[in-house]
Amino acid sequence: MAYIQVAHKQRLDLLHRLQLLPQSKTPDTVLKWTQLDIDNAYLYNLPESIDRCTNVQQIYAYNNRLSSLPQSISNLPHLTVLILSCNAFTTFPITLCDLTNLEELDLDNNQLSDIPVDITRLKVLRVFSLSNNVFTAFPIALCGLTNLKELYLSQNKISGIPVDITRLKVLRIFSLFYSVPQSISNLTHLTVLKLSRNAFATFPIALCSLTNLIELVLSGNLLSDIPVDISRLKVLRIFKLHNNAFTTFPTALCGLTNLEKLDLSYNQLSDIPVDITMLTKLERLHLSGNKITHLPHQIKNMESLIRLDVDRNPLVQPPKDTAKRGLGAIKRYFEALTDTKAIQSSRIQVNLLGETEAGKTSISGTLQNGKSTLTKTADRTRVVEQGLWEAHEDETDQNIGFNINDFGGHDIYKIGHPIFISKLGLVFITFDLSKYDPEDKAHYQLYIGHWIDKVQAQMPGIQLALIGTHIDEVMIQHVENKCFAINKQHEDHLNKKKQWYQVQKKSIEKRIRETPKIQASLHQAYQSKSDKLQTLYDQMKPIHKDIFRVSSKTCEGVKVLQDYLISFSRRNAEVLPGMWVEAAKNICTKKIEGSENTLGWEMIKGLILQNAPTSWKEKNSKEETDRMICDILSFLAHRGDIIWFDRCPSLMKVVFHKQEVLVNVLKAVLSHDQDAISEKLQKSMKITGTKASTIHEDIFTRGIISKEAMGCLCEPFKLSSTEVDVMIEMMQTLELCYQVQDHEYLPSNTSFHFPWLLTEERQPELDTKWPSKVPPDTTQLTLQVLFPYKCPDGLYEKFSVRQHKYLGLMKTKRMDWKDGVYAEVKKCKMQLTRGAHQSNPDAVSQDPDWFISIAVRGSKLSDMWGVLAQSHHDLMNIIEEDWPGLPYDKYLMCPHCVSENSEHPYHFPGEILDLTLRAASKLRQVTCVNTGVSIPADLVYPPHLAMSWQEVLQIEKPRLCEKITEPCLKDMLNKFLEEGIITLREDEMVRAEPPQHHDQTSTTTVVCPEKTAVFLDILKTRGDEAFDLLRKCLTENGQSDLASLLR
Ligand SMILES: Nc1nc2c(ncn2[C@@H]2O[C@H](COP(=O)(O)OP(=O)(O)OP(=O)(O)O)[C@@H](O)[C@H]2O)c(=O)[nH]1
Ligand SMILES: [Mg+2]
Repeated sequence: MAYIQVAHKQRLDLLHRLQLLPQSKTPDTVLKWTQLDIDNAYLYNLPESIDRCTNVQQIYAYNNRLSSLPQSISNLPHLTVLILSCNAFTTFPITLCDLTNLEELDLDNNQLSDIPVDITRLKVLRVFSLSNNVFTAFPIALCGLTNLKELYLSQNKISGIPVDITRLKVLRIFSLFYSVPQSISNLTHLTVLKLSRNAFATFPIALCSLTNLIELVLSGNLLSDIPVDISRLKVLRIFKLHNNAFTTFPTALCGLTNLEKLDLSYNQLSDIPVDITMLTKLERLHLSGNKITHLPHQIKNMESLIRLDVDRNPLVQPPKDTAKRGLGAIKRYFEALTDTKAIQSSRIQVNLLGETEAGKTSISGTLQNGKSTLTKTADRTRVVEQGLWEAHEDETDQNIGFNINDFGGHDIYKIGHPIFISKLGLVFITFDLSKYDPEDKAHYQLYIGHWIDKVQAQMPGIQLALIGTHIDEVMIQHVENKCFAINKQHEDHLNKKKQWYQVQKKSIEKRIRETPKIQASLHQAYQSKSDKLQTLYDQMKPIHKDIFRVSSKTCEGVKVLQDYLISFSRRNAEVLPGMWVEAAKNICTKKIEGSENTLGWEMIKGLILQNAPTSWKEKNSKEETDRMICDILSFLAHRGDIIWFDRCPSLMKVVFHKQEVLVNVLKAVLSHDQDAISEKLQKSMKITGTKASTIHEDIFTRGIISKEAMGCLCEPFKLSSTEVDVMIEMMQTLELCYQVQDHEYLPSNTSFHFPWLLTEERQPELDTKWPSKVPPDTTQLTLQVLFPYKCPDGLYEKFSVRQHKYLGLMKTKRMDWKDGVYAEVKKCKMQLTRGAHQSNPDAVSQDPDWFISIAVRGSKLSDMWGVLAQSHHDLMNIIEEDWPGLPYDKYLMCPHCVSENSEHPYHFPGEILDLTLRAASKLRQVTCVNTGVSIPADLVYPPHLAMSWQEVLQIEKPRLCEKITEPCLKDMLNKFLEEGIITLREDEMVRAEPPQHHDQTSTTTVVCPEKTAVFLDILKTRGDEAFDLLRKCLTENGQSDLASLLR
């Protein structure tokens, strides 16, 4: 990093020195420069001495404050590329007209409104970029640049194009904004035309004359139809029409038989005609964000198609989950639909949650049996019980069914709902109306409020409703009064949440006002904090407005509940191939009748293929059949019929079709019930009494379960040894525990650490490793993540498990206690803690705030930021994956206040850690508002924020060149070209680089450092979107390690 910054700076310094000594000899190094990078340097002027670099061919001076150029620049005879985008030019620097060898000139993002006639002296200019300036008329002088191949004029306010433009005979790429005059039809050589983000409500008919067009972009307009004449564009390959106003598919498009890419996403389309199959060369079809319910099954015959995006559509055929699995799955689904009968089917998961004795099991039984079913008082539901209710209301409802999950009291939340609750399901918070006392303030929170909070934190979009039971024990008038009161309390609850967000927002706005303008990164961080809050706020989905009032004794109100369920189910029905429905039935039968704990792959295969037609079986290879099995399993898991972990290759081969098996094991292992565990251990056939007490001690003081002990705990459930292994694997996949090997060379001594089970307080001996006051030669970086009402069960534990990946298999580097971990990572010390404090003075409620804090101590800041950043990244990922609706607030504590042991350390926004790009200003000092002390900026900003992304790219260039594979690079070139970030010419330039000699045999791992280097150099001259796309492409191509290198 330092090297590059210094190199840039040195060059500028050198030039400035030469400027002061006009008579001096030009140093050799200066003469050697062929490229001059002086971008992002806050320059108001370039030095007059620039003409000393007589051999320079390319100057990159974008993102400065330039409004004029030194006359001397015209003395650079070899200059061919000059990049001056993002500066402050208001008039065209006339001196440029002397640079007669210039081939590429970029003046994007300035304030130009005219181009002088003298421009025509640039006889060899091929690329001219003038986007995002303030032109109101087409600069007529451009018509004299007869060698121009690419002209960019988008995002201006140009209202017409002169006839003279036809003089640009070799123009191939033209991008423009605002309007299309008839005269455009004269540009018959045009191959690429971009007219996005205008307000065209009708299709500019003149475009149909541009018969050489290869790419046409009309996205972001108001189009709703396409004329038949479009078929004149015989060679059109790419057509972008996203974000328009199409409500029906423009059938004229079906005449564009050479189309390879069609983007119609974010319109209002509800249908896709069969005629789409006429587009036989179509490779990519983008239809996200429409109103499509059915895709035609002929889509499976489109052989060229390699990508089909249909997310964000109310799909019924194929089901959403199948569509999400990609084109292959969609094609397999339609294959099966053609071979077997299509069946309209709906199976909804109904989840009953609520305090113990709420009446969950009783209402579940009443629904299933169709008559009053009351449990006995002693019949406590342990964790979860599953039931099935098939609604046979009339002939048409044959395939309407419900998987009812009846959860027991509290326990389940500790294990993690997302395993059991499908996002497509319904959640009912159940409570006993007879016990509910609206006058008692605690009742609402206990029986309803905190359940809603928990469910919404984990599954923000899920449909929630309330069921009040025991109405037979309450007078009708009281039922009404209580429900009225509950609705009111719920409204207050909601308002309180909203208020929390408002208070947060206000406090951020205040901080934005208080932060000096110069601290741009801080501004940016506060802004993202405010945006994030808005997203969370918008995610809050209202619950069903009516409370269902039922009695499982008299069945009163049950019909209303049933009707609601059936209508919900009808709204969510999907079209399924007959063989899928049969497969689901066979698996369900196993659930009820079979004795298996889990289903292995061969068994699943048997069950699924049992009813498949022979013709279908003969047609499909083994691989194809396996893929279809995965499609079906994914679909069944998605709607809650089975539990299946498709993310993990070894677990993929096992289906947990009986929830209770999984639940029993989890409960046996995670239970805090010491007596129950003791009993299990003592009963075990495999261990002695003494051993049992050691194991017991291990579990309850150190949270450690050896593999052997795990076997003992699972014994009562009669699992095979493979099943025990699978369970262990599953617990690791769910990050309930991490594996530790006591002796490096003794793999048999494997044990599993469950942060859940820890009961010990922080070990006093840790005070020497991590004293409460930061030692004088040490710095501490601290991130605190605050949760307004409660730290969700399991969040800290999962986070603690995830940290293990940095610590290897040996446990010596970490010490755990009930609410914390101390670890030594990469020459730093780290302490993670969980706790509660009453710190937020703005808090709406007087409940304490919960926090998870990550503190890193060390002496080398770059290492420390690395450690903090990776833990922060883990914690954020966990929240995003498992608690996407959880409100939180994060801070970086002022390191100065922390080292002073200040009681109220100043809080910098934790969103600083989310910033990927440095904002405009580079700071050396930041002020701690609490103490007024200036502290070095690198104590508050991670090192990458001290650099622009271009600098990061430059530093990482060697590594990127060494690692980016050729297929990845090719894919990137396509995408950058598609997005218009690089030009066709540049694409060719990269591809033209000679390939490297390499010994690798596999084509997928071949790298091409030279091509990559050229590509990266081009990117450095582009806007921020280039960097974002680069990281996205790397991730998509399985090179996410490189993407994170660029964070
Ligand atoms: N009178 C009356 N009794 C009910 C009703 N629903 C449930 N009960 C009784 O209330 C008690 C608890 O009901 P359950 O259905 O077992 O409650 P639960 O929510 O499943 O309880 P846990 O499984 O412990 O979480 C049992 O004694 C039921 O017989 C009802 O609507 N009316
Ligand atoms: Mg129950």
